[in-house]
Formats: sequence, C-alpha cells, structure tokens
Amino acid sequence: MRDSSNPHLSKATAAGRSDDVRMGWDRGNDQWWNWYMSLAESPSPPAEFVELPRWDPGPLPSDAQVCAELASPYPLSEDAVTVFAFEGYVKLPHVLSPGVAARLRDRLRELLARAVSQDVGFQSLELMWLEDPLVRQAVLSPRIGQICAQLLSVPRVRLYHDNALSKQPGAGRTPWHYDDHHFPLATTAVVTAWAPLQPTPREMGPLAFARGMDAWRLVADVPFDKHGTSFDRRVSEVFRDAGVAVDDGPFALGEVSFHHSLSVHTAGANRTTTARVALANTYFADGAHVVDEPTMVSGDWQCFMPGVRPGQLATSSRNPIVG
Ligand SMILES: O=C(O)CCC(=O)C(=O)O
Repeated sequence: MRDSSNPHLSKATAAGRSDDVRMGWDRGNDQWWNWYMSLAESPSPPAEFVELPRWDPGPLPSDAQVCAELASPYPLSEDAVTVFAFEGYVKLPHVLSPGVAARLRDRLRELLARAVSQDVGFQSLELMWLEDPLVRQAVLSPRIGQICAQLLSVPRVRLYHDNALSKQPGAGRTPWHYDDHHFPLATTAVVTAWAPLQPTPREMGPLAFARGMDAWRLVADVPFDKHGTSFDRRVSEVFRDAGVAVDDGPFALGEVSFHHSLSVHTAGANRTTTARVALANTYFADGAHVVDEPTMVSGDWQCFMPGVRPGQLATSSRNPIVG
C-alpha cells in the first residue's frame, strides 16, 4: 500500500500500482515536465553556484543569415553514422555557429519568459515553431533534418515536436530514461537533436548518455515508478554494477547531440549561475504509426499530432517532413 502520491499527478493518473502508466496524461505538457523532473534523485542545491566566464558569440547573424546557415548541408561523416549506430548517440561539433546559437538562445528565453512562471526550475515550451519565424527556421532546419535522416538511415523524417528546455540555476537532475517510453510512436526510428545554446560545462547539467545502443536492455525490466525516484535510482545502480560507461562531458558552443529513442540518458543538476537553455527537437521516420495504447508518459501527445488517433499514421499539419 502506497502512503504518498506524487503531488503532480491527478487522481486518475495516480491510480493503480506505481508502474501502471496505462492511463492518458490529463494535464498540460508543462505540468508533465514538473512531474517528470520529480522522479529524479537530486543532490541538494549547492551552497555556492559556479560563475561561468562570459562567452562572446561574435557578431550576431541577421534572420536571413540564420535561415541560410540552417538550410545548408552538414558534412556528416561515415564515422558519425557508425558511432550513432553503435553508441545510440553522437555529439557533432559546429552544427550551429556561435552567432546562430546566441540568437536562438535569446529568442527561446524571450518565449519562455512570456509563457512560464519564473519560479519553475525546469522551464519547458513546445510548439514554438508555429508562432515564431526564427524558431521555425531551427525546428524545420533542412540541415538538422538531413542529419537525422542520415543517422537513422531513412529517406525522410517528420517533426514530432520542438521543445525549449531551460534548466534554471539550482534545478536538479533529469531522471534516467529512454525516449521510446515517452513517444507514442510504433517505431524506434526516432531521434532527438539536443542543441544547448551556450557553452555547457559539466556543472551546468549537459545531457549525459549511457554508452552503447543496447544499454536499454539492462534496464528494460526495471519497474517504472510514477510516484517517486526508485526507477531513476535503480537505473543508476544497474549501470554502476554492469560497468556501463556514461558520457557526461561538456558541450562546446554549437555542438549538438543526436540520440536514438533507445539511448538511455539523463542530465545533471545546474550548479551554475546561468540558465542551461537547450532546443530539443524530435524527428521520426516518415511512415510511422501511433501506438495503439499511448500511456501517461507520452504527456499530451495529441497536441503534437492533432486529429491523429492511436493506431493511425503519424501525420498531421504539425508533423511536416523536415530536410
Ligand atoms: O534537457 C534535459 O535535461 C532532458 C532532455 C531530454 O531528456 C531529451 O531531450 O530527450
């Protein structure tokens, strides 16, 4: 018998056993993130935050220059495709120039400031591309779409959704997970481009990956815990005991990681005085269907695919081909 329910859950989503996620999510996606972050074991905020040196992105590009850069092809090497297939993720340098990263960071911060209360430690916002022309260039970027299709070895990808993720100073860890649990897509040909928009040292909580495309198999049977942190804790223990290497290295400005939906990942707490802003966009192989029974872990997925029902082809006006 459980004696405490997660405060972010409704009566309906809290019902049943801790690993029962069969019900749909019945709140907004911002509330989804508040719930999800509460499932991570986190250290207490540090007594002293790290003050990072200021970075200089150089002259800021115009909108037209941002558009041209994001439309130009990226020279993806065969090695990068092999690393992605073997490790489940790859970090690619210079996907964004410093100026483009800086312009996107400013814009995401403006949009977040308008939409999200400043008290929230992990700020998130989706569907920005429908409203904001600059963000649209990044979310529908042919450069990013081309990289995703090449990494997945598929002819075309569609957008699942965009996501601004700002981990404020002092905000805690992101729990261990792999995205196949989250996305209501009946395919694993799904990739997320996670673009941090400032130099992101370890102290800022960059995305961190369990190395190896098959690492998920070690934790596939760990019972999910919708009320607390036992899933996150158990995944850490399993990886430690199995000697799984974790890449929690820094991201240089303009470096973008691409992770497969089976790549197990987490992110550290932000122990700096600067917000860790990232643009995380997810793309899937054209032709995928929605699963028959989406769970509460998929959040309010219908707003990313309006009119598409479980079991149907995953296409809507919000899932354009990208690249
Ligand atoms: O930014 C984070 O801390 C988590 C992001 C994440 O898990 C993802 O984009 O798949």
